[in-house]
Amino acid sequence: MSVVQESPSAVRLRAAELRRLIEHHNYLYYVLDAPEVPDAEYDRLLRELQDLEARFPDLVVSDSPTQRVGASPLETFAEVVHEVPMLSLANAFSEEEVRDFDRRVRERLGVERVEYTAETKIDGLAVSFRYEEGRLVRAATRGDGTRGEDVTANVRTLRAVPLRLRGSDLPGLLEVRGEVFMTLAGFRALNERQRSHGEKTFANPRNAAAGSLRQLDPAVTAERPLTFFCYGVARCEGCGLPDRHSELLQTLAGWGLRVSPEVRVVAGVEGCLAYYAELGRRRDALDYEIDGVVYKVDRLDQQLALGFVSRAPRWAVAHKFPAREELTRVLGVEFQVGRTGALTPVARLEPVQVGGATVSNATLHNMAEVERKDVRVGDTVIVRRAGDVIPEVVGVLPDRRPADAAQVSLPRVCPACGADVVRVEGEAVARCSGGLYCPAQRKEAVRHFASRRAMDIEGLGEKLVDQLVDRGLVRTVADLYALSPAQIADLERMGEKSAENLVHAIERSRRTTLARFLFALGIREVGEATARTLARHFASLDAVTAADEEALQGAPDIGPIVARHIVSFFAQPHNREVVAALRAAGVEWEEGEPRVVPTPLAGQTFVLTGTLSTLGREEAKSRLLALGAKVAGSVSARTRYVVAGADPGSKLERARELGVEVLDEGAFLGLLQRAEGAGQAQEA
Ligand code: I6G
Repeated sequence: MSVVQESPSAVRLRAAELRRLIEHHNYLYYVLDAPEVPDAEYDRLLRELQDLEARFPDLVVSDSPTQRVGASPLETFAEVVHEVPMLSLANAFSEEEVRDFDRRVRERLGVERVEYTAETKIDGLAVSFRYEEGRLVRAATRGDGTRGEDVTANVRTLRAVPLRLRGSDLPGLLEVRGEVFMTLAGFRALNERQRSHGEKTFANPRNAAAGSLRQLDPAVTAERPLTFFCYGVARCEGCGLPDRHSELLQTLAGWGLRVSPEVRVVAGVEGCLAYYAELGRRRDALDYEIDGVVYKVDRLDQQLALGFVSRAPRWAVAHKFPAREELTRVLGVEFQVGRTGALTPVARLEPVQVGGATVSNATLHNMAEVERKDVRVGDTVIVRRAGDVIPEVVGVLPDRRPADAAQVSLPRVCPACGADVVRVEGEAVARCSGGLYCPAQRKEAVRHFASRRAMDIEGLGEKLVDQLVDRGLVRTVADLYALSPAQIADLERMGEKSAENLVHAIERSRRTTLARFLFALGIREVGEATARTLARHFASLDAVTAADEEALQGAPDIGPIVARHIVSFFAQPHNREVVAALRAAGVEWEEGEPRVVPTPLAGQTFVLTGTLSTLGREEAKSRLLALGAKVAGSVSARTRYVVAGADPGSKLERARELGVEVLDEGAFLGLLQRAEGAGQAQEA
């Protein structure tokens, strides 16, 4: 709705309504993770308010959602004295230490059993937020616990932090404590962005959060994906506090403050330990890093009775998880050769326990990273292992560098084949120039060729490929089609039956599609989606191989870099020979004329919501794009289909409201396949 009658009172009312609506949607999106409207609607409301405020500057109030990035860059942060000090927590590193904590608590209270609130301990930065009459007036970092830095202007840019509390029965003064942090998805996206802008990346989400919050220019903080959970109250004037910490957290949530959904009330030390075990199992599935869990005596009168010792409460303890980062020494650096010849430096390490597993190798990514971090053999380094990500060296402790630490140099020749190693000026990655003559590249190329989404040769696993290449039975992927059952049965851990099965699987793979074949060739930058686009656009292998860079760029989504890789792949006589040998071995697919007729889905708009079990969102999107369809982020009257996977978001409801056709995963796959089939039929 826009203001039709621009009387001062109508404008004022509309501005107030817009502020309320925007804050409400902020709350749903950032605090409850349950948005009700598409982003476009939110943006529209914000723009309407911005327009109104631009035309009527008197309407601007400091807690308007338009004023989140209101402040100019600072020279330095002002100091804030914490009237109620920001304490630290005692740590427990073992079950025994938790049992000791519980025993001390029970003995002091003279009770048999205590109820605890259990919460996650997020790896972020502790921040204190001060609300006066429901308005955020100050935010400060912990600092040394007594003096911190005034980061109000920056904290105001966090959409998860309400500028005004919700509700009517608000305290005159509220000082809330919490943790500001970055989600893993946000952290990865930020590092990706930093990397692509040639700027420094962050070693972990905690550093990224700290670096982002301590920016002198709030506009920079506003760009960073920071969020927060609050975990306690330092002061509350004009409010009757509840009896329990768990209820206090609910009260905070009721005022619109973000509280961790992982908070539980547990009975006794056994309840604490069960919570620890459960969170330990789920640690890798959370979208933020936690370094442990915190147990707090739930009853506030008991907390009061227990009091504090030195600078930590006696009523709380942090039960730490095994660290994700550890120190160890670099024993050497070796180079691994990948499918495209990329040489990856891998640090051989003195074995160390990280996050509950022994780590003795860690990736250094590429030579540019080795140089940037200045990693040398003999250095003490920080290794990090998070979730199922490959362990990596995140940094060096220069103070601990021994006098004889040796610089890492890129080998001049490939460690696997002896061909020259080439590093193009300005590129991070160095490559072996041996192409498919290099056994390391050959093994990777054969593995890729045989993989499920390429030629789908069932049973051709990693160890088998190693043996086939090492014994000289497979020099190019075309040799796979000449293998006899006897040759395969002769390999380690193979019998006659499994050899026969493998030969059948190889046989079956002869009949394929052009898209799979193109993907299987392992051309740089040609993933599944690009291969499908090429197949659809050019319809025959000869047309692809004959296309120059310009013609290739005529296909949807093919840019100059991909086009160059394709041209240079087919320009190499060796690659052309392999392709010819594969065709001679009977590898075949249906070909057609380049497609001129649009596909049945061309021009139709899809919106995807929820999780699809059989294909990732990116794949779904690229298949749709390859069919000429459009993929939008929000549902509107122009949407033709909404595809709803598991746990769909509010887009599904919006689709129902607008009467847009909703497809479940099965129906969507059917539609895709039919459209792709129709495309192929037209091509044939
Ligand atoms: O640093 C902290 C992280 C999490 C905390 C904390 C917390 O509760 C979940 N609680 C207190 C009381 C303190 N620091 C001092």
